Amino acid sequence: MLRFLTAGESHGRALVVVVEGLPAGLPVTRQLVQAELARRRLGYGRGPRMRFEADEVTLLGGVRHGRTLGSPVAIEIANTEWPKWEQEMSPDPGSPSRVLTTPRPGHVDLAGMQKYGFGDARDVLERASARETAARVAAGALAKAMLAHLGMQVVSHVVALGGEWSSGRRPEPADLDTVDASAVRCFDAAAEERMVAAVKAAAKVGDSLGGVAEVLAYGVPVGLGSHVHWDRKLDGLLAQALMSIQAVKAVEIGDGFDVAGRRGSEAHDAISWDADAGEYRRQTSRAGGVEGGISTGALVVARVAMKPLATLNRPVLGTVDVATKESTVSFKERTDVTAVPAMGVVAETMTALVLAAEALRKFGGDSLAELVRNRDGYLGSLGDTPSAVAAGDG
Ligand code: EPS
Repeated sequence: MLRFLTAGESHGRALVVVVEGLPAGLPVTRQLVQAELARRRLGYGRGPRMRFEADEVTLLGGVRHGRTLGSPVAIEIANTEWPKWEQEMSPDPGSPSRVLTTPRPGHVDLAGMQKYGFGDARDVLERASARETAARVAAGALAKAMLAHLGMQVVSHVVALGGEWSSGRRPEPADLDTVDASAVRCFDAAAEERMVAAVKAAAKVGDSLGGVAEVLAYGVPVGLGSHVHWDRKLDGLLAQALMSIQAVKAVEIGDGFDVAGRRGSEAHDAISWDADAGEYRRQTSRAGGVEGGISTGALVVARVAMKPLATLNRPVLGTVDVATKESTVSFKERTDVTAVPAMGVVAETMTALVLAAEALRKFGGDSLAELVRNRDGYLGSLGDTPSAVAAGDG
């Protein structure tokens, strides 16, 4: 079983993640994690913090001489902003110098304060912050590294930002550098221009923008996930993992909502037999590579919709000061205009973690060599077709 836990607050000393269940012998370096974290910082529309904060990675445990040991891998990502926040976020007894009492609508501030009994929104927002996704991406870097040995690659691209849509043309793994080189991680240059213009326009008036990223998993073998129980369905696992990303409000697998409006004859992926390869094939991936909770061997496709960030540089949404109960506007924090390009990288991460967990469940093994051997020995073929027994008369 592959599992991971993150801890840490946005302006705390550091984020940490512990990943348990990786096989021994997986090549892992600090640079591998660092490179993936750098990808998460990409995207036009991010705030100034992305420029002045570095993600400082330390491998605390589970890796020796560039290989995993099969023990939990612990990673620390230091917040280089910490010296500025040391007083405000100190774990030692004391009190903050500034108490945030005007919760932002659309953020978890108020519901979190009510649930946990806090009088300061910072006690909620520090953990709710999407800064936490840096820790997920570190874990995802390890999952991706493992998947690569099984022939699986996960890529993402932004298909909508601020209401501007791309042509939808899908990048392949070899196109990932091109996508990352785009200002908004979009694979359609004309759409990228419109998206950047939308971000500029929103920034001018202190507003924020949402959008949609598409995640594509290549090389996923038939047979990950299962139809036998609700909590083993691959699409269900993907939906939960993707929906858990901060500010995500919708997840669609394959043609998703669109399929609901089509006739059955137009809604599914026809099956054919490739005699040369000895494999069943699907020419389309309307089902997003999952049928009944099991991967079919077709391209795995998920779309993830992110709402506009709730922190505005020009707060206009009405709220209440919880100290006085007077109507006001929410507090002003420096923020990003949009984080959709970064969310795409986080969506890759969550997809990779789900696929890695399911691959380990299916193929198993304590070392990478054993896992790869088990994968190579997997046929994905059918059992014998039982011959029908003619109904007797007795
Ligand atoms: C975030 C607000 C911004 C983002 C932050 C997430 O932080 P700040 O208010 O400190 O500038 O920069 O994201 C990150 C730091 C990150 O690494 O992704 C929020 O409100 O969620």
